[in-house]
Amino acid sequence: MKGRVICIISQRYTVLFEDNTREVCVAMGKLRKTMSPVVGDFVEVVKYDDVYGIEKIYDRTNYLVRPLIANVDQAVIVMSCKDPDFSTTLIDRLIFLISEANITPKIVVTKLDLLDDTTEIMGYIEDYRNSGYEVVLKSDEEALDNLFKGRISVLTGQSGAGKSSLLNVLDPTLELRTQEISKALGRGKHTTRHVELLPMKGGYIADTPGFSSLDFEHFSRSSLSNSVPDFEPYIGMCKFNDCVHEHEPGCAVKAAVDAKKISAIRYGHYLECLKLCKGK
Ligand SMILES: Nc1nc2c(ncn2[C@@H]2O[C@H](COP(=O)(O)OP(=O)(O)OP(=O)(O)O)[C@@H](O)[C@H]2O)c(=O)[nH]1
Ligand SMILES: [Mg+2]
Ligand SMILES: [Zn+2]
Repeated sequence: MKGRVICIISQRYTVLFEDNTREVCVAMGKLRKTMSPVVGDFVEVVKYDDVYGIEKIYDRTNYLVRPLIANVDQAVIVMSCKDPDFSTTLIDRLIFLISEANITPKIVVTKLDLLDDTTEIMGYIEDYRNSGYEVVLKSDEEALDNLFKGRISVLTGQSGAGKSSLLNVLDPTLELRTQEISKALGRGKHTTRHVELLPMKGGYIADTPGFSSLDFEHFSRSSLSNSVPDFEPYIGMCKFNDCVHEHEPGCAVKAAVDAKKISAIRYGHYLECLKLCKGK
């Protein structure tokens, strides 16, 4: 039987089958160690006397390490305006990570209600929209509907950004656990413990545990330079074909930044990330 892994807790895999039934399964053979299934995987399950065993993982269309998930249509960066603070540095780092996995990044902004003056944040949002990114405000129900309808999405973002709360708004029957208000101001309170795919609006959305920091060491300079959606129209137009758009002469990306065709904010964050990269 073919099904999709929707939740993993202590090496027990909940698999949802095409007929909408679900079973808790175990991984068999080599899938126990080297090539374990992740949430989102399509798997082949065989029923034995007393257990359901996962025998095979079907080919993945994509695979994201942070958070760990496979076969999604889009990754939605959930960013709060406050508690924790809005950070374009963090959004851009997530954009690079998601794009490296060939997944489309989208952005949902939460907690606008906590601000008296939204001018600064609306300015940043404009910058993302001008660069071609889809940004949806949590208060815009219709846009949220269109964002998630019929798609497989994974939510990512800092702990406390409001990922589980967003899911509870989209489907109040879920009643997912969220941080208590009194604790919401403190950092490092991780409320969601595991990745879980939830059926939603004719598609699925994965709630995931938030993080408190991101490291970039696994990126090589060349792979980072190919993981910035803003640069895509200019790739192949630089004088040197191994250009990482830093100080090289005849760089088409740098020229586009100077001509204000690429956001200077994003380019600045790219240069910061480039410094953190290991290897060519
Ligand atoms: N005022 C306001 N508070 C919100 C909003 N969204 C979430 N919160 C609050 O922010 C806190 C954190 O929300 P969660 O949904 O638990 O955050 P999370 O991203 O799921 O956090 P982790 O599971 O730890 O990754 C909770 O106290 C929520 O009630 C919002 O739009 N406005
Ligand atoms: Mg959560
Ligand atoms: Zn270049």
